[in-house]
Amino acid sequence: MRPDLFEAPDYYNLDELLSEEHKLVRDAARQWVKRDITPIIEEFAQKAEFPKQIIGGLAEIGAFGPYIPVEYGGAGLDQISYGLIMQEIERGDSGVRSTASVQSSLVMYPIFAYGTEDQRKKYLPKLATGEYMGCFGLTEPDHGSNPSGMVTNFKDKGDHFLLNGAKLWISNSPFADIAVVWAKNEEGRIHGLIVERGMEGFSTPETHNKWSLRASATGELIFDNVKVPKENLLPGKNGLGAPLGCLDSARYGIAWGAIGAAMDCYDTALRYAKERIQFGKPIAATQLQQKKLAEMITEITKAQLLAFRLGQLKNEGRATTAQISMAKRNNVEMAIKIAREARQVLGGMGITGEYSIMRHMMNLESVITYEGTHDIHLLITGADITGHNAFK
Ligand code: TGC
Ligand code: FAD
Repeated sequence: MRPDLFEAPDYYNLDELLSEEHKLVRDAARQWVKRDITPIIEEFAQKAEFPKQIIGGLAEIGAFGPYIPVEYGGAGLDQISYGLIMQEIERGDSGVRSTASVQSSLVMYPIFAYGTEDQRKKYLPKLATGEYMGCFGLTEPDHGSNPSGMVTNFKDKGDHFLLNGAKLWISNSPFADIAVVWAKNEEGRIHGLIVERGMEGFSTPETHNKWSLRASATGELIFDNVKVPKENLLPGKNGLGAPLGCLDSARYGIAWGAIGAAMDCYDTALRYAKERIQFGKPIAATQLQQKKLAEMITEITKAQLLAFRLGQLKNEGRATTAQISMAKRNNVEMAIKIAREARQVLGGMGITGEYSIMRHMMNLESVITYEGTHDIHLLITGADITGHNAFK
């Protein structure tokens, strides 16, 4: 891969809206991505392997639990800092951002928000440093968009719970030390359980042959009569709203992350268009390429404004699920369209691993599907504005 010459576009001077802390956090993540992600990511994506050596660096830039309080090992930052960290990491690769999203919003957040004080003290500091890595098991082979139909279940056996079932498409599962698993009790009510690697009957086979998110490890969670200690139940919240509450936080991070992928594609295409000479002039001087590039920067700027305002609302505890859905949906679609256009600006070079665009484009095919598909987010907006739920 070529040297990383990335310069972040800021067409509307949005930096002026950021605090000094926001800029420090963002710049530290940006430098880390240039130094530790860009040089290795293409190779790991090509060989379909998660680069485990980056775990320490992710912890150091505050990517594991950015908004979790310092007393539990988190970075104690606000929601805009969290968003900016996700933006910078996804500028490097969506799969690396996935690892950070899962660890922060889908593992640390539920333990922090729904766990006991003992659970917080036992797991959160180790998750914050990356000593423990976690995964989140909601999706099942027959229940993706409709998680309330899940069949994974646990029975009360007196001194422990007995867990049975299977989860599919689980980021980080092949190497995770713990899994936050959503399962139904004997009354059919959904609860969260912390399952640890090494528990008898628990296995995590890896899913292979992905064309997308190749630098992120994806797998299954299989529970065959797993004895889960009773103290591993998350007591603070139950029902589908418990996992959906975690998704709010992860989807918010994705709304920012997608901007990073789009910025990288735009910046690469702009530089290439200025340098590439055809018919005796830079292709950037042609109207057709200018249309592509002008539309890209317009869409990136709109997405930045959406994410920033959502961050303000989130800091005030006022961001609704439907507002988060709108930003996730809009920004991921924006990024995937920009990746497709940017790839064309590079002509044949656009399909090579010399440049990051094709990898971003393929990654975003997962991002537009996970954490609620593009359709599901549209239906969430539709239900919110009409009062009619079209899911069922
Ligand atoms: P519905 O009837 O709408 O709601 C059920 C109950 O949940 C409550 N609720 C929420 N509570 C807290 N936060 C939220 N965001 C909530 N949204 C809903 C709701 O009030 C209700 O409570 P109650 O007390 O009345 O029971 O549920 P539904 O069955 O109609 O489904 C709604 C739907 C389709 C929107 C939802 O199920 C959904 O979002 N589906 C998409 C599934 C999804 O996003 N899966 C993601 C899996 S994790 C993942 O992809 C990780 S990728 C990680 C990475 O690598 O980055
Ligand atoms: P389905 O739900 O079967 O949907 C198929 C199609 O039907 C979609 O286009 C969908 O939009 C459409 N559809 C569904 N219902 C409706 C409806 N009511 N109206 C109109 N259209 C509808 N899950 C986890 O729990 N943890 C993870 O860590 C995780 N990581 C993932 C990593 C990757 C790389 C991928 C690809 C997925 C991951 N997922 C994870 C799963 C992800 O959340 C699901 O793939 C997603 O929610 C969609 O579920 P599904 O794939 O079963 O598709």
